[in-house]
Amino acid sequence: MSDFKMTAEDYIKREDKFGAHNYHPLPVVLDRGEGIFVWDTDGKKYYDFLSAYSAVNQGHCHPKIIEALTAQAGKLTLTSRAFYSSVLGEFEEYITRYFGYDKVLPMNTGAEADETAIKLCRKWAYEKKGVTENKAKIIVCDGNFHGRTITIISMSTDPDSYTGFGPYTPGFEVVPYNDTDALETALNDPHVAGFLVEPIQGEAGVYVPDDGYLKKAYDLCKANNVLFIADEVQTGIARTGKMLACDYEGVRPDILILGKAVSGGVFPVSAVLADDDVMLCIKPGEHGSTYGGNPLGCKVAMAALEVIKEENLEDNAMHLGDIFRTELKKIDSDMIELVRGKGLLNAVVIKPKNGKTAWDVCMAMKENGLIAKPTHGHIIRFAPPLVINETQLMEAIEIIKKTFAQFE
Ligand code: IF1
Repeated sequence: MSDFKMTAEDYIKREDKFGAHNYHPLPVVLDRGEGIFVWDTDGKKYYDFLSAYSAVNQGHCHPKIIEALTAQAGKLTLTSRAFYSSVLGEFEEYITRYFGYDKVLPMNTGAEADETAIKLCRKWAYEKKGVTENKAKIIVCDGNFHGRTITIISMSTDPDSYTGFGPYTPGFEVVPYNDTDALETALNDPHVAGFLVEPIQGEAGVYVPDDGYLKKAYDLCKANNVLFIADEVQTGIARTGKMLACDYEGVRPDILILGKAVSGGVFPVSAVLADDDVMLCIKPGEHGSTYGGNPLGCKVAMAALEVIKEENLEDNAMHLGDIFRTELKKIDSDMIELVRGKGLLNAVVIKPKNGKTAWDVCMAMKENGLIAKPTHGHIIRFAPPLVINETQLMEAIEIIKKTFAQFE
């Protein structure tokens, strides 16, 4: 047995040689995860402050979710929807009762769920609102992020997302985020079928809109017979301190899009929820997915959703998020321009100093035992698993404080 041990560099070089270069990862090679911690291939321990972009809200390898996975994995993993399964209906009943909707359409990734929501909205427009065929428009926001498919990047305002991938899918109109006047004007167009919005814009750098924005936007949509579509792929599942970020304003989306933490980072599951008036516009054979609603993912998702309630992760995220922002705002560093967020979805806007950037801060935090990653170059997102406790949070905050002090 060779005692040859691969170095982190070996792992990185192998990915570089055989893998597409569609990411620029922080140079850390993760090998194990448990709760809020991950370990690299050299056995170094880190606080995970990205949670796989809010997919691991329940913590890495949560025992209950892993148990659900392993129990089902040896029984039946995939039937396709060509047949019924003993698990899909259980999941459909569970998740529709959990969020209070008539029906769910199960998919796998967040992007697939967004695409499904777009198809549902267009179909509803033609069949129920009476919009002229192929004329339906969906309003989206500047700075949006809903995934990486051609149709989704067709509504993106980020050149890194859309440049070089044209031609683009038509039928989208962009309005400024957090601007109900602009939305009101756009809603005057009778072809508008829906308004697709992130309750907090994650990728844009945890952009939290003004209080009342979502409710006002919802009311404007209702006044114009337009579907309010909430993409809670990143903000949902207790991340912001409520089960859904829309809950802060009592807004019940006409179409609710879930992904990521709906299955706790264990198996790709996404879901689109709506009432019959919308959901039944898609007829048999008009939409689907090989893995959508598979028994294995369904069992994992039910366990992941149970954990959120059993461990009261909404309140934990709300309480610890307040502490996190309060403590970060105390850090005396001229690199920290702004701290913002809701619950445990937070971000720090970084002002470069002496040529040092957000990336350098993340590299230094990595050395100090905490991993996070910049978005848009100058914004560091901080999103630990929601199972973190106050003691661990304070330890992590000490690491962040110590790191910024290194740049003074
Ligand atoms: C990447 C971003 C976050 C999402 C919202 C749908 C999707 C996402 C609000 C699509 C996915 C992921 C994608 C991942 C990085 C991460 C991300 F930086 F890209 F934008 F979280 F902010 N709606 N977000 O945030 O879900 O198809 O990925 O399951 O593409 O690099 P997906």
